[in-house]
Amino acid sequence: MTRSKFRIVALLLLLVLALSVFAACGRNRQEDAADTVVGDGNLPAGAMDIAAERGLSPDDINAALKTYVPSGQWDEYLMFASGGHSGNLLVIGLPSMRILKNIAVFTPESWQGYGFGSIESEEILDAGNVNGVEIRMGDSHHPGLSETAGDYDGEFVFINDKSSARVAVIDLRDFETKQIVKDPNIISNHGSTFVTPNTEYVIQGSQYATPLGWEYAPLEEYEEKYRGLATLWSFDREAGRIDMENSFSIELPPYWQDLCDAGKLASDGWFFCNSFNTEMATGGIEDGNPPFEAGVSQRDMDYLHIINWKKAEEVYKAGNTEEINGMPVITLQTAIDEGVLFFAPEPKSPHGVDVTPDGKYMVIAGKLDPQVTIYSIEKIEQAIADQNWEADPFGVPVLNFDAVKMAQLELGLGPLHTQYDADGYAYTSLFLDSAVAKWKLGGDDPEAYELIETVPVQYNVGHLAAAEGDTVSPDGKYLVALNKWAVDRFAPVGPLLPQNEQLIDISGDRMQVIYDMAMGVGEPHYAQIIKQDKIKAWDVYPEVGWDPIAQAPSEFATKAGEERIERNGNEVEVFMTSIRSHLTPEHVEIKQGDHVTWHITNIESAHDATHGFQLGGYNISLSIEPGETASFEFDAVNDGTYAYYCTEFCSALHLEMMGYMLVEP
Ligand code: K7E
Ligand code: CUA
Repeated sequence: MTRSKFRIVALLLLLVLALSVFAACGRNRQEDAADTVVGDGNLPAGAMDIAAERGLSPDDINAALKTYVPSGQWDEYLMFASGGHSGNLLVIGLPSMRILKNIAVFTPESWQGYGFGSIESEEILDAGNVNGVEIRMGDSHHPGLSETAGDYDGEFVFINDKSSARVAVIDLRDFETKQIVKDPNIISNHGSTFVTPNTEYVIQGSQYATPLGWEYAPLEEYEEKYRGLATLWSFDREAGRIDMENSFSIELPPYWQDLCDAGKLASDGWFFCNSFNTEMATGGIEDGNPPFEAGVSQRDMDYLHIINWKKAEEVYKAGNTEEINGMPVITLQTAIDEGVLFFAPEPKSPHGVDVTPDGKYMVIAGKLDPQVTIYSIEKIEQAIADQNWEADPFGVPVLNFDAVKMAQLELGLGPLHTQYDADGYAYTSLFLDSAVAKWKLGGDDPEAYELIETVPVQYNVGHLAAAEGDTVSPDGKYLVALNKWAVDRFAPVGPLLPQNEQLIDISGDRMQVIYDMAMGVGEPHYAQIIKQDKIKAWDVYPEVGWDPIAQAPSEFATKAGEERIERNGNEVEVFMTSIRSHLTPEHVEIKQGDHVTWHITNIESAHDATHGFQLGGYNISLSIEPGETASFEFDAVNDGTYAYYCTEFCSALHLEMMGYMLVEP
């Protein structure tokens, strides 16, 4: 029998089994289970006993069957999930929900040798320092996979750090962070990172307004001096880097810009950001002012920002910008004059804006409004053509709400984020209801929008991620709820609880939660789910002696037999190789006060033959994958006798894979 036939038969059998369990409800489960097994000679011996013994319901059995991925088989999808305030990015297989990797991005991580002496990674992290302050943490929020024609292409993923307004580039050939860029004009971001349909730009929107460059200005000068910003980081796909020379920003009013999304197909050339605090509240509860939470929620409407990035690009290329802290900025006045920036009213402190797969509609979820509001790009463009607007206090055209609104649909309490499937349905998270709502998109017929069903999730769901769910061609099948609270879902592990990511099967008529996955790192915000076979990752580096930053042969590559230690005054340079099961040289003799630069080439080309390297007492940790050349440097401030060794149990003689560093006083 072929594997797929076998699966279908097995599935049918288990379905019969599941129904039997269901029928057996209220009776002695074990007895009934035994009957069923006897009744069907093809069932695996003991399967029903296991189900009965573990008290599994038919739904449980279904869930188990839908998520189990046998040993040696690969998951169908990969989810790139933000690691929140752990500052990293997780790679999780679907439907098994197994964690495959925890990619170090904004935070040092010693397994990957990221930020522990490795020259390459220290340079990446240092590029994200802020005015001389070393930043070694992050609050990663929204991963954005690179796209071609609005579809994930599996080449790169980007992610932002909300707390210091930075954006990182990760290359999916080796799943390593290659670049961190710091926006010179804002100190927090949020509507980041999302890409234009061909990844021309990686876009970053600010969150909490400050004066540009976050220079000092008293809060009394909020309206006059504080500003928001959107930055369009130009992406050079060939180089695999953000090209800072061709990047620019657009100045925005000091409303707190929230989430953003890029237009596609019908709305290609636009991007959209929500905002809240159009009240421009400045807080100060300690001085008797309304607290932020009340002050920013007074108005019934905030402003959806509608930004024409193709027009902005023209304005930038024409040089119609002002340079602020080295960054070309399209000023607010220029953005208004040139037709770059428009607003549309949006109800009550909205959070997510999500463009439908055909690019025709924008769905806005208002945290404090039980409805989603659907806008149409056709109506927006018409309202702009008709100049059907009033000006906000800064002179930005605010389009007539009724002219741009397509529909509104009540879903439940606290709608936040929306994803899509292949069949014209949308899925919106309901934070306050702790549920996910499935609803039907109605196109240009406001009456055709319809709530289909809701499913409870545990608890307080933030983002949702559907399989390829924010591309031009969503897959449906799976939806993941990225919940904020876990409360009672897992065995107690102290007052700090893991996050609960729940996998939901959306392939049938009824949504079903089929897996709870505890994520023991920071709060997940957004995630994106890509078909696994779109990723073309390397097994080993293309050549022995590879520099993963340049993605080219390294000038410090060392061949077997060419290992050496060179000295020039107190500058010492070590050229080392690693192969099972020795590091060469095995003795490194230096003098206290030397500055040491040390290169290690893993001369293996076997799949998975990684060697790690740690030098205790000097805070050095490296991961040297097959073919890689890695370098680190340090000042030999302390004398003594040190052991360095390989940290990956790479062979039977791994423990012997060590050496002595002797530092002569
Ligand atoms: Cu809703 Cu930062 Cu995208 Cu979290 S954000 S939920
Ligand atoms: Cu190499 Cu252990």
